[in-house]
Amino acid sequence: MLAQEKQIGKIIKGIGGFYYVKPQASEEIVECKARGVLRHQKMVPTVGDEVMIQSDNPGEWTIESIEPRKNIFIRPPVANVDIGLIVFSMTSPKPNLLLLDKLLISSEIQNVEPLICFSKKDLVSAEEEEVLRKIYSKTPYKLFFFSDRDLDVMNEIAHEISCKTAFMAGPSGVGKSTMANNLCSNQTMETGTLSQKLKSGKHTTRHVELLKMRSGGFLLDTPGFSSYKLSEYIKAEELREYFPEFSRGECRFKSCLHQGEPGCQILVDLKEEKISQTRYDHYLYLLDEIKREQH
Ligand SMILES: Nc1nc2c(ncn2[C@@H]2O[C@H](COP(=O)(O)OP(=O)(O)O)[C@@H](O)[C@H]2O)c(=O)[nH]1
Ligand SMILES: [Mg+2]
Ligand SMILES: [Zn+2]
Repeated sequence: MLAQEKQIGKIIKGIGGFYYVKPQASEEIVECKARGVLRHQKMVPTVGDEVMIQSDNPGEWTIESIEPRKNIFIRPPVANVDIGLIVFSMTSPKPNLLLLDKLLISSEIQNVEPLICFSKKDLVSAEEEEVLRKIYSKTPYKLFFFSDRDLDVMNEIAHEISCKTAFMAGPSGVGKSTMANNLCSNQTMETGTLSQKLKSGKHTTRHVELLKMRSGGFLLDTPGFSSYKLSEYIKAEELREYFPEFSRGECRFKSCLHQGEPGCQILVDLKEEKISQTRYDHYLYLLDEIKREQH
């Protein structure tokens, strides 16, 4: 082995002071320690980090430096997330679309591209699916409907993620773990009853881990952000920017908050069904919520 061999890679797991790095140029996971200098710089290596690793002695690797991050999450701790799979089942449980819209906004705030994923297609009628499609096809977000047996749709989603890093968000019981198992090879996440056992059982000190996808990308094995207080991140007058299908700059007043001001283009768009009433109602609800929280 060459002295001072260097590689670039991605941290996929960290346990007890060791970091497990997937080098860009190989499939073999490398166990690393962090260089002390990183601690002095208060840079804590985090799952998802792109790092430079170096081997001074055969078989001993250290993380030398961490690339600037695109984003970072605290709970669960993960960095550089490109894509958020926002997962809701169409029934059992019924989708909470206000929560879904909040997660879309959270994604945009954190610079994560959301993919809207509606699961349990086998349990609903075509009409029920159509209601949801009508609401979200008017947004620019990518939209998927599937059941756990639709491997074609899973391949489409895997293709969207390709070599990027994704996490999933959504309520429990909607099929996130099932989906993760379909997207990743040779690795399993506990689904349904098993995960219930884990929750109440001994395995309480879970670490987060990026699972390698068949597409070459990475999927976090733990759900990512749940909805948080929007007022901590955005002002009321900024909310409209987080509804990308709303017309921009076409209302009479530049400052229009689309609350019934004269010359508001949104009211026209609503009548012409260019935007969905449900999305608009959620916009008004969240606008009110942010205003209340800010005062
Ligand atoms: N009928 C049906 N059941 C599903 C589907 N996807 C997941 N499930 C079931 O829903 C339950 C919860 O799934 P799980 O993946 O654990 O959900 P999670 O809590 O979001 O991780 C399990 O019993 C799954 O077998 C689906 O597409 N159709
Ligand atoms: Mg799960
Ligand atoms: Zn307006």
